[in-house]
Amino acid sequence: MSTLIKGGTIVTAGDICAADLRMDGEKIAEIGKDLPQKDGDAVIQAKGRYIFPGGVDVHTHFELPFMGTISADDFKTGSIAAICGGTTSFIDFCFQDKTKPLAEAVKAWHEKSKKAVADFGYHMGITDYTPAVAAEIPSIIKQGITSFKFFMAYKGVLQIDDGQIIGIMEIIGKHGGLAMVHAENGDMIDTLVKRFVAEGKQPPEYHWLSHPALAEEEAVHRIIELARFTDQPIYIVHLSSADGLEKVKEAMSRGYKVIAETCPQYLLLSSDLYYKPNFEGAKWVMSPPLRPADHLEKMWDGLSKGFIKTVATDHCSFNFKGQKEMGRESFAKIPNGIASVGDRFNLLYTYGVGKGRLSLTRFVDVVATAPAKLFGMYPQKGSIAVGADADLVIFDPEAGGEVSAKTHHHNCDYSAYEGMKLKGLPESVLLRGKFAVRDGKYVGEQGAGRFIARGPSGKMM
Ligand code: DUC
Ligand code: ZN
Ligand code: ZN
Repeated sequence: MSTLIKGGTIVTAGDICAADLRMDGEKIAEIGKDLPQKDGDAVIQAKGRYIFPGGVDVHTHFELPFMGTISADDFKTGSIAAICGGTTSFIDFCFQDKTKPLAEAVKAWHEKSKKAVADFGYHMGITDYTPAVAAEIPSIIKQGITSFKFFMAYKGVLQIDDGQIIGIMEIIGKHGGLAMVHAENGDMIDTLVKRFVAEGKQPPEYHWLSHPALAEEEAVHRIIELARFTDQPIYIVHLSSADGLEKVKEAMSRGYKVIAETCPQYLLLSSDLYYKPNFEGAKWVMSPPLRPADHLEKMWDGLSKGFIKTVATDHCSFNFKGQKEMGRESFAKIPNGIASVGDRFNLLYTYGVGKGRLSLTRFVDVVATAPAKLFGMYPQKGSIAVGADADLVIFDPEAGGEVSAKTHHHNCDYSAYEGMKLKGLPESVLLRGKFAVRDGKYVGEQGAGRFIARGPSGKMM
């Protein structure tokens, strides 16, 4: 039996067209005008609705041990929030436990991800680059984990040096993987953190004051030069500042292979939030930090013009009670991160498409198609095409709502976007042809998410 979606407007990264769509099992079987209902066909009426490909969030941290605690959303709550918010696939960072083999981390992530209700892949996070780790890289790539992240920040914990970066980039490139980087200068940050701590400065605002945009600008510039030196592309995660963006633009105008991602928080929220009284500013402590308001329109401009290719979330949730509060005595102990995997798609629609900053097709590109292409999942994911997975969002552009911790599906006691209005919401979401959300209600199956063994990453450039 197949299912017919009738009367909707199909939007892809390249086209907008009024057409019907037939799903057969897990796949899209037919797209066309006035498709006939076959015997036994189920029919979904989609008049006045957009049909988008399911969102692809390539930056999550579920159940991550980090800064002395564990991020609050696990693969179950995180993926339920994702799918309710129109995101049907995500890539989580599988972090090597320092000194241990990469394969051990992969095993641990396969265990945790059994609870996922959306489809998922992993990026490999390298925290300790040794000859033994280098030797494991080809086998990790063969398992469909084709992208590798490392850090230029978090000195003494995750940060690696330029020599190690060169080594990693060369070996990843040789085997068809894509290098990804957290680009902030960890030594600049470490100097400022130590200085503020020595001066007895405790409140949350010292987090952003110790992570200046210059630290991002310098690291973005340096990684671009290291990418040139190794002749490899580089994917910069969570670009946060207009200063960093200028470096990306400059490099792109010279034809260098740099790919930038940003997140909704760097488009919509600003650093004045750190000054909220009663330690509330801790809610927005993340790295990189929020920037002053004058960065936001510049980031939207970079996104709409294609200098920024993808919008992911860096979802890494910590409850205010008991987790963010670990830093009451010092900003340096506040666990870094916010919840947002369930908000990305809707925020980008309302504040991107709704405010005239993104066209409909550009919206689909940045939330679904470009990430799927870059990370070796296209056209199975991120597209509406015959033969692709039937991961679809039936979207009501007239529905109104508001982001709130009272209604969100994140396992987190606050929302970084509390009170922000939404115009346009997913009405139903299908994962491989099955309803996960129907008429706004989660109806997914336990453990329905499937590991995506990805093809080569970095190939859309
Ligand atoms: N930044 C965060 O805010 N959280 C997780 C890791 C990171 O780089
Ligand atoms: Zn990071
Ligand atoms: Zn991250």
